[in-house]
Amino acid sequence: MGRAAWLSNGVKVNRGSSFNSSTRSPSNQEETIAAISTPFGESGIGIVRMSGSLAQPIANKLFKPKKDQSPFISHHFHYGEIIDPQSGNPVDEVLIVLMKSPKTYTREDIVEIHCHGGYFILQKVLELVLKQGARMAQPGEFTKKAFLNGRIDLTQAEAVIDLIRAKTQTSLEIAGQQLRGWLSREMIDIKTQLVGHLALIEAHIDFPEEEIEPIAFGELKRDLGRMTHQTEEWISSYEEGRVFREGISCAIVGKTNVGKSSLLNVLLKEERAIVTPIPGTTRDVIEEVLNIYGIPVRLMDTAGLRKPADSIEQEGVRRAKERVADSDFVLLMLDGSRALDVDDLEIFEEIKGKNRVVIVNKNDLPLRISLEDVKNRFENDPIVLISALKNEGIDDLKETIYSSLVHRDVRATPEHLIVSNIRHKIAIGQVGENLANALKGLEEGTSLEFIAFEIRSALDALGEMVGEIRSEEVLNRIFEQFCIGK
Ligand SMILES: Nc1nc2c(ncn2[C@@H]2O[C@H](COP(=O)(O)OP(=O)(O)OP(=O)(O)O)[C@@H](O)[C@H]2O)c(=O)[nH]1
Ligand SMILES: [Mg+2]
Repeated sequence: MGRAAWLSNGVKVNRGSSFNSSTRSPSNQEETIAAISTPFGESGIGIVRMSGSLAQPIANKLFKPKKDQSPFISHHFHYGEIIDPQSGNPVDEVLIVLMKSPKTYTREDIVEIHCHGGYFILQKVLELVLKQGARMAQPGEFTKKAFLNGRIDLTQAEAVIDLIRAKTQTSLEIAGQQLRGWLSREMIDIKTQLVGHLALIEAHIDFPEEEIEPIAFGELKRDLGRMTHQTEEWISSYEEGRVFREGISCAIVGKTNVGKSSLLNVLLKEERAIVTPIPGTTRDVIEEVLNIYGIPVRLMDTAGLRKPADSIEQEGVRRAKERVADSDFVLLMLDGSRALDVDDLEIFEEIKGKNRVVIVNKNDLPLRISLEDVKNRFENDPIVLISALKNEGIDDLKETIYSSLVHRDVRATPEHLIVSNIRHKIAIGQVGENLANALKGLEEGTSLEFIAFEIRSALDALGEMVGEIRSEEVLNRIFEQFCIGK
């Protein structure tokens, strides 16, 4: 009875154990799409991929098997040639595989033509495929089909792009966790519990006089409290998750000749930037990506900040300041063998409010800087002594950078979920807020209608997060980040 009342109240989410609802209306699903799925340039092989009902008929028209005319066996490679049907000329010697629906990436028929990896060959094969009636795929459209056909939910589709873009082991693990559906599973769990509670609450609203199972308020409060706490934990994992997924930008800043370029080189383990004893050596910004214990760090060596000697240096100093202002993090470098001077003091102004680590370099030389003074000026910031020349203190520096960005052990395990996507963080924040409101309402004895409203709003936020409640705008924003052919 409770369930019927709930249904009549038009809760937007579907019941059931999965978010992969069959009610998603397929858009352009009848069209067969095609694209080159491997990167441009020369390579061992290159793949032209098709998805849709025309995939097999098109393959039949273009492919000539080497041996016999045996029909395609699903999920098996076949060896032969692609023939231009107009001229009858062979285009390339290929391996072709047909994967029959539904056990495919998109849940539609898929054909992959594995050609030689030349740009012209692949273009030619794609052209033939398009001439036979396929349409050029848009960025991410294969994955979008996988989503629209209910094979994966939206968080999993987003994980595909994260997986492709992962730059370190940890970002790969976080994307993998999401692709395997761990995040969705947690959301399903919350959803199932909320739907159960909502059903009962709405039954009481609709049929207060009838014999309905009483609401166990104690249990409801406990559940809401636990879920609210859980959402808070996930949100607090976001900062770290984001750092691993997107990486950070980090500028090395300091006056001339302190050893900024030497530090860049020693961190990269290559002579990337020019190092000379002449102050003002670096003019332009030099950028490289470094992996610091799983965090992709976009490291920038900048021109030493001082009163510029010429217009080139002036431009260098302008760029340096710009990068410092834009960066997520700065490494402030001081020269331990010289006392602080007016140039240093000006830089301190420049980096006010920045997340930073202070480095005292040239620790192999006699110390002339007052460490006491530095500590007083930067009492809340970590200070690390290094010698970029002698490669000393570098591991210590890396550990300090890491722990300034990550405040606890970040491991993507089934027990420890990491939220790394801002869209998910916002949705989970919304869920948490609604549940906290519902809990407060219960404690204050507010009406059941109010509690039901908050729970329904939480369910909506969950539905939007996994893509069950869809907005074209959100979908476009997500899939346009993909490459064509994925
Ligand atoms: N003794 C000693 N010398 C160092 C150390 N690090 C750098 N140097 C020397 O200091 C000089 C300047 O080093 P750079 O790395 O070019 O300094 P920078 O901060 O990039 O200088 P600009 O590009 O001019 O701003 C060079 O002669 C380096 O060999 C160090 O740890 N100890
Ligand atoms: Mg330099």
